[in-house]
Amino acid sequence: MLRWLTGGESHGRGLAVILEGVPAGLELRAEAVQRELARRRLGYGRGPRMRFEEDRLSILGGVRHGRTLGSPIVIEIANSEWERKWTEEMSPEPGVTARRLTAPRPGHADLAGMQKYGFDDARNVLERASARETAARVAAGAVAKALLGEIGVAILSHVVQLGSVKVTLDRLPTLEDLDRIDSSQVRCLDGEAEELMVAAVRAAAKEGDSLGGAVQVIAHGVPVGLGSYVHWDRRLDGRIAQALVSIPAVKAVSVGEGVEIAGLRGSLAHDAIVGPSLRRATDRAGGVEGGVSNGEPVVATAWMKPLATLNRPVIETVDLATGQSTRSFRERTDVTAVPAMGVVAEAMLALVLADEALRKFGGDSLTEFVRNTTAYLGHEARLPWREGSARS
Ligand code: EPS
Repeated sequence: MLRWLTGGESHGRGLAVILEGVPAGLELRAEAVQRELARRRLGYGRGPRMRFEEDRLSILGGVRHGRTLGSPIVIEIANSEWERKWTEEMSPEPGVTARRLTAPRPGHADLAGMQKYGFDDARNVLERASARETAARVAAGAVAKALLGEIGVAILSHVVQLGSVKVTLDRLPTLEDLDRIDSSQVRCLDGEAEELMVAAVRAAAKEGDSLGGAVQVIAHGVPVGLGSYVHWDRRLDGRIAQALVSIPAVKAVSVGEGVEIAGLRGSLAHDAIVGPSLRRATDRAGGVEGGVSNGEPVVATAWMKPLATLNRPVIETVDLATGQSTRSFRERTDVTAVPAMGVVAEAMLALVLADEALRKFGGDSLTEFVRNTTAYLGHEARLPWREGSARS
């Protein structure tokens, strides 16, 4: 199984992630991780920091000559912002801040974090609550994606809503669509919607406001049998929902057409099982039934609230230094981070699926992991009466 932890603050020296449990022998190049980090910076509506923050990557352990060793993989992402202007303000050495932030931003972690940890400076909260941390998740997700790629799992995402502009889907995107998605200004497949989304971001930016939205994240090629119905914390859909809602500013998740089918009759809501392949005629369940992957694409949607940091703060708050009603402090910010959130959602889905795949198939070396997976798919994943026939 996969264990991973991230550390580091938004304007500190850098971020780090340690992953343990990746089998030995997996091809892993810094460029592949760097590529994913670059994808996370895409999207019209990101703030000025995305232009100069460099995501400087170093692999500190767990990889030799381009292949994993089976030991913990340690990745560091240095913040170029640190050197520019934060060495004093974010110094780990004893000292005091020159500028306490005392008027918490409504909707951000500021106030609850200050109350919980007993801080009188919101910077102690916002530095870690910042979505900068998702760069470390994406680095870990790049490793998980590489592992899943070895057993034929491919993950992608696209924006399905930005502000009030929504996309109507007529098919599930595949990996062949990814270049087009990534070259869209807002990571959206629908050209008409893209134009409206860009206009909406521009209008919100002009007014110092922010926008939320939604992304769909899809995993193709997920083998039958990941997750389990036997206990609440082993249900694959439950794990995916937790992983996606943990992305900063994500407030809702659905698996498959979970929201739409709640209003249908049962006779219309479920996916017919078709012989002899046992594939489903539709994928309303989003590839998970009873908490177990069913061999269809795993599909989830994550909804992000409009970012709480506003370029023109207008919502009432209280200055904790004076007790007076005021407007919150101003921080440089993005107008929207929905396009980037899709790339983070891919990483989180990859990390859950890789963990479940390792739990089911195990293996200290990549060869063992792939052999176990292949053997299961060729044999155990079939029902007894289908012995001898290949699963399509
Ligand atoms: C963020 C605010 C902005 C974003 C940052 C997340 O940073 P800053 O306040 O320094 O301008 O740019 O996102 C990243 C740095 C990143 O790499 O995603 C926030 O408050 O969450």
